[in-house]
Amino acid sequence: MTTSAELFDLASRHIPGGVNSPVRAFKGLHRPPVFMERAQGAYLFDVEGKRYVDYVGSWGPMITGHADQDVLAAVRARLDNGLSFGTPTAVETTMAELICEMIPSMEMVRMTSSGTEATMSAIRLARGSTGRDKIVKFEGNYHGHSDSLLVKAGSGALTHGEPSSPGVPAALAEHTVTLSYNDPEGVEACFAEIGEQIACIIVEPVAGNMNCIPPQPGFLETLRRVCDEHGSILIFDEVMTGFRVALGGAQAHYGITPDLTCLGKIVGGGMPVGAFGGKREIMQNISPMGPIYQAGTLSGNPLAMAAGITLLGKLRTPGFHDALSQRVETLCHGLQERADAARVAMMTQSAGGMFGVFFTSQRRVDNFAQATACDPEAFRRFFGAMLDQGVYLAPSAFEAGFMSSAHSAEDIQFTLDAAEKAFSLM
Ligand code: KE4
Repeated sequence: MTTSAELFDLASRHIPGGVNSPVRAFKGLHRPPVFMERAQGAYLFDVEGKRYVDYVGSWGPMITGHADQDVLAAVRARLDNGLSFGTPTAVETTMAELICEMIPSMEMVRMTSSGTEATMSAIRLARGSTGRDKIVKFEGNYHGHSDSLLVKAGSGALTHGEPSSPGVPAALAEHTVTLSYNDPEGVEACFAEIGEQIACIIVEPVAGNMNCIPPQPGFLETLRRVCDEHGSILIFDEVMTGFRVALGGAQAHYGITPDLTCLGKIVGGGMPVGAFGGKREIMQNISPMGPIYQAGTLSGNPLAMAAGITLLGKLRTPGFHDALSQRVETLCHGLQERADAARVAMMTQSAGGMFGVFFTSQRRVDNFAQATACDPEAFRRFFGAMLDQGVYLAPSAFEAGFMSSAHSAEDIQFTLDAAEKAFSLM
């Protein structure tokens, strides 16, 4: 039988770091990444047949569990028609209509093949529409790996200690202004000084790439107000929060309407899909309707559309998100009880179907500085002990966890029992 360690050795010969995305590499965890063979519902199964209760869910898409039979059936039904045409297809219109219905701030939408493409395109659209070059992002927010956004980024860039990547020209990076998350005063001061130069603010309305950090009251409201006051475009990066924090995304949950929204992950049902959209008056500037170019060979791929449409349809079941949030609350409350009993300095934060585990005595973590002050060694020990017991958490202290409707009460109890043992070993 081939082990994960053997497969990782083989992978590392021809794939940089042995992975096709850095955060999968188990950096700093002193163990090789686990190679998975298959997945079903709440479970991953590795190449040696070991089962894991999975809280990564392919980094968010698997909100109804892995290998959702309805989603697979929708893809199977189109397979024999062919995989990709490079022409318009009616199913793309169905997807566009569904997105615009579910997220009313999106009057028009363009599909892409990743979240990175969606955010990259959205900031180009903001720059082209306003004639301004500067953009504002927040330290620890990750919006994919396009050049302007790989400045003080989160997720794998943070995990691997490169929040600002080499290779991004200084002449470009200087147009990216990075502020502190949950710091409305900092935003006010920045806009007072250079607001007329700022094309857009792009923000994770719940930060999920420096662990899980919800917005504090007033933060998103401030972003909305300063953009209105200075003619800047407010972009919500809902690649992670879209359809997860609430059916209509974080914008529905917090009641703040952005000008543009970026989507990914869930919208593709596990297939490579991203999207950006918003006000018609802005989106009409996108080629071929307007002059701002944006394109993609596989954008709107019919199989991917079928997967995404089917998954989104399942989320409209009444009570879906309430039940998902209840599962998260049960898990987080149970973890807190067990950590306290074992006198382990740990706390959790959550928003809808996403959550974070912080090894810290801080009562709350609101920003990058506080997130990076948590105990990485404690996280490493906890992660390893949970993995050994068959619970798969995000392999980084700077990632969020994702619940699915496939996680049963027994799965959550299994997780809590494993956590009790893990805390006792710390
Ligand atoms: P993709 O290009 O990976 O589809 O999306 C980029 C992206 C954009 N915006 C937000 C808020 C995101 O969370 C992401 C991607 N998330 C990471 C996990 N934190 C993807 C995992 C990975 O890089 O392998």
